[in-house]
Parts: sequence; C-alpha cells; structure tokens
Amino acid sequence: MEIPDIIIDKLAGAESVAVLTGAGISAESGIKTFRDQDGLWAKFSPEELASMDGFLANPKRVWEWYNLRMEVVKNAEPNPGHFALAELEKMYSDFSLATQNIDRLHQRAGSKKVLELHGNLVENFCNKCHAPFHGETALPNGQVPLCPECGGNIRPAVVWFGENLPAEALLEAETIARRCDVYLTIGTSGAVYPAAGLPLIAARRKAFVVEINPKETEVTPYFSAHISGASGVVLPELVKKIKQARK
Ligand code: BJW
Ligand code: ZN
Repeated sequence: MEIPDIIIDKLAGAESVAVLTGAGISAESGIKTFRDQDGLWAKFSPEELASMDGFLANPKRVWEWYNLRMEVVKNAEPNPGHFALAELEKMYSDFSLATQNIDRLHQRAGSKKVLELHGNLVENFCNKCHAPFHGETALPNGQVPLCPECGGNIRPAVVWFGENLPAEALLEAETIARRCDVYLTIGTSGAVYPAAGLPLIAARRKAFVVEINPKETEVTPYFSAHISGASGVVLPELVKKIKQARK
C-alpha cells in the first residue's frame, strides 16, 4: 500500500488535525460493520432495533440484540488502527477524535479524549425518568431491565435514528472541523448524518480531507484524497511516515 507524499506532507505540516471514525475501524477487531455485505443491517432491521419506535414495540428483542453486541465488544481488543490514532493524538496540540462507534475501543487503545457521537454500549439509563442504571441488563427468562426508581424501561445510552446526538460532543466536533488543517475520515460509509457532515464541513472550507477506507463511499468525490486499504494497515504506516517526515 502506497501513501502519496502529499498526504504525508500535509499531515507533517499540520497544526490542527481532526478525525472521524466509523464501524470500519473496529472491523479488524472482529466487530461487524452496518452496511457492508455481511454487516448488521444485512441481517437486522434498523427500524426495529435502532429506533425508539422499535424499542417501545419490543424492548425484549432490542435488549437481546444489544446484550449480544455487548458480549462481542467485551471480548474484542483494539487493533493497530486504534493504537495508531492514540499515537497521532500525542503528536498534535490541536487534535480531536470523534467516533460514531459505541465500542469504547479507542479509549481502550489509549486515546485520551474521544467525542462519542452515537453514545456507548457501557452506560444505560431509564427511558422514563432518565436516571442512570448500573445493574445487569442480561436477565434470565426473557426479562428486560427495569428502573428501580420508577419502573420504567432501561435503555442503552446509544443514539438511535431520529434522536439528537449529544449536543456538546457534536458542537466540539463541528468546531474543529471548522478550523482544522487536515481531516481524516476513517472506516465510515458517510451515510448517517449529522456525523457524515463533519468531513464535509472541513472539505467545504478547503481543509485537506483524507478518506481511509477499502472502498469508495458516496462522499469520496468531495474529499482531497482517498487511501484504499484497511485502517489497521494504513494508519500505523501513516503515523510512521509522519514521524519520519517531521524528524
Ligand atoms: C473499513 C474496514 C477496514 C470496512 N478499515 N474501513 C440529513 C439527510 C438525510 C437524513 C438525515 C439527515 N439528518 C438526519 C437524518 C436522519 C438520520 C440519517 O442520517 N439517516 C440516513 C441513514 C439517511 N440521522 C439520524 O437520525 C441521527 N439523528 C439526527 O439527525 O437527529 C436530528 C433529528 C431528530 C429528529 C428527526 C430527524 C433528525 C441519528 C443517527 C443515529 C445512528 N445510529 C446508529 C446506531 C447506533 C447505536 C448502535 O450501534 O446500535 O449508528 S445507525 C449506525 O450507522 C450506527 C453507526 O454509528 C452509523 C454509521 O455507520 P458507519 O460507522 O459509517 O458504518 P457503515 O457500516 O455504514 O460503514 C462502514 C465502513 O467501513 C464502510 O464504508 C466499509 O467499506 C468500511 N470498512 N472494513 C477501514 N478494515
Ligand atoms: Zn426511571
């Protein structure tokens, strides 16, 4: 895999770098993406599993799915792509990593500051009174977790379709997209907004936007460069080359 010199030059000379990651960065950790051929949406319906309507209609089914995914994530390890981004964070005084992933693998790889745009799989809260819930969510005999305060249904702290993203994280991610020199968009299909709009904000103001993905996406034409490859291979190489160029 060849990384064009212009990409290394831009990154080596950049003062401000912003990153957006999606499910693809965790693919090499054994976590399924959503829209690839064998992705989650090929087997499961987003309307039933990732929306408030779906949850209210069948909380048991939604919990079965999330409990399964929690198990997968617990048994997964960060991959070289996650570790390379933790390295990259140390190389810039103005750096921001926003992720659409809920798996916490960036934090486990050592990234200090992560803007979680779609929540996480670790926290849960009451759908009725919004109190945080710290109990077990995988219960026997098809029971679903209920709030000890008010009896309401507990839900995972993730962002479903039609729900607002956490305002503070989104604002911070938008702010750096407006000032960064280089924007890296990694392992995301760029299909889900407003997250997909972040690299577009940077592209519109002529920041240098690099997409890292084995495939082109519907937003590739808007970017400055595309590196075709798996992030677990491309990112360590990229970090190595930037370090060499800065010596
Ligand atoms: C690799 C790789 C390797 C593979 N290395 N790469 C404007 C226009 C149109 C629609 C909308 C709009 N604004 C809002 C909407 C509605 C909606 C939306 O965007 N819909 C579109 C699908 C059309 N957005 C929302 O509803 C959002 N909320 C919102 O906008 O609030 C305001 C509002 C309120 C009320 C009404 C309307 C608006 C919320 C979106 C929440 C998304 N939630 C999910 C589930 C989260 C919880 C969970 O995980 O269970 O988030 S859906 C799912 O998609 C998940 C992901 O974070 C998200 C993005 O997916 P991602 O990460 O890009 O994965 P994939 O699978 O799509 O792509 C993987 C990529 O990796 C591929 O390209 C591969 O090639 C690549 N790859 N191996 C590198 N080794
Ligand atoms: Zn409650």
